[in-house]
Amino acid sequence: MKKTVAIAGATGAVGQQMLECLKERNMDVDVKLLASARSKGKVIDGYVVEELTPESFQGVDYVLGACENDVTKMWMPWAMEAGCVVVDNSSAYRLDDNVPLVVPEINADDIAKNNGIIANPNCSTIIALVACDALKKEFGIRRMVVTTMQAVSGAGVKGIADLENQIKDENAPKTAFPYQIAYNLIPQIGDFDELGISKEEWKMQNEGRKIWHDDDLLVNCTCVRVPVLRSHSESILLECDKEVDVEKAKDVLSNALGVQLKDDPQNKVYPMPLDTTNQDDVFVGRIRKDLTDPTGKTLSLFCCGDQIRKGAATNAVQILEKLLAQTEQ
Ligand code: 2RA
Repeated sequence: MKKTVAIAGATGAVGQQMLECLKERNMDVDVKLLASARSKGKVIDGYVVEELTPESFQGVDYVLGACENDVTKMWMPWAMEAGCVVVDNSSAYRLDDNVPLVVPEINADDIAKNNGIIANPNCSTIIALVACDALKKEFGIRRMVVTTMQAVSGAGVKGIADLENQIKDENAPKTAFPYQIAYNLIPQIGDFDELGISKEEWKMQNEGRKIWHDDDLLVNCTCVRVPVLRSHSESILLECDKEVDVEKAKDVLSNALGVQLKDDPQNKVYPMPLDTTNQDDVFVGRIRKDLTDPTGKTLSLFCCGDQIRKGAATNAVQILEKLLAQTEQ
């Protein structure tokens, strides 16, 4: 019996990408698009958007959630009541002990532990952990120092519009960010706590510990909004348990799931956000030993990944594929 998949928040950047991922992966499911009343009747790729109401989830088997936290928390009880299994891209349930937080290339086994909700990690977390998972297995990772350069698409269609409009007119409205983003960098994503650390920056450590099942992982993260449309870039320093070897690092990365090694700096080959945009792999390069660490246990690298795809929609759809495969067993 063909399963029915609803996309909640279907008109946003991530929701639309989820639909595209379902189609390009030839998933044999019926699709239902749900959004707010103001989007009711819109047509997206041949599908008519329905208003999201308490009754929307009747007859639905799976939900791909692409809404902000407050909206997600409103409809989640309706989806649970209807017996749906939800893959949720919001941050509402990511650190809930009863909710698996999953990057399929890393901890797909956690999917089976779900009680109706599986959480999609934050985009910058997904990109960093996909880039570093093979290195963690090889060298052990004790501490990460990360600077993210996050695309405006992380703030959805408003973020994309701000950049495009401000490039044309620097006085264009600032709807997604506190300052002009065109020709600028903004070292703030999310509110700061009393320690001066933003919510976005805490996510990398908190989510990384859960996905890797490593409560001792230490992450110092600085998150920066940059005038790039779609892909997040991250400069990462890894303090490892063992002495690192660059050639071994390149070897394990060249065989890592979801990774493309782009590392030939002499020939100007390295990850760049334009190259990762609109494809699903994380590109990793600029791999080098940190010569300032006399122990030889520190590695530096640079990675990029499409925030809307692998950072959100593709990861969620990959989780759905695993769920569907489990029902066919
Ligand atoms: C951002 N990671 O980039 C957040 C939400 N996608 O804005």
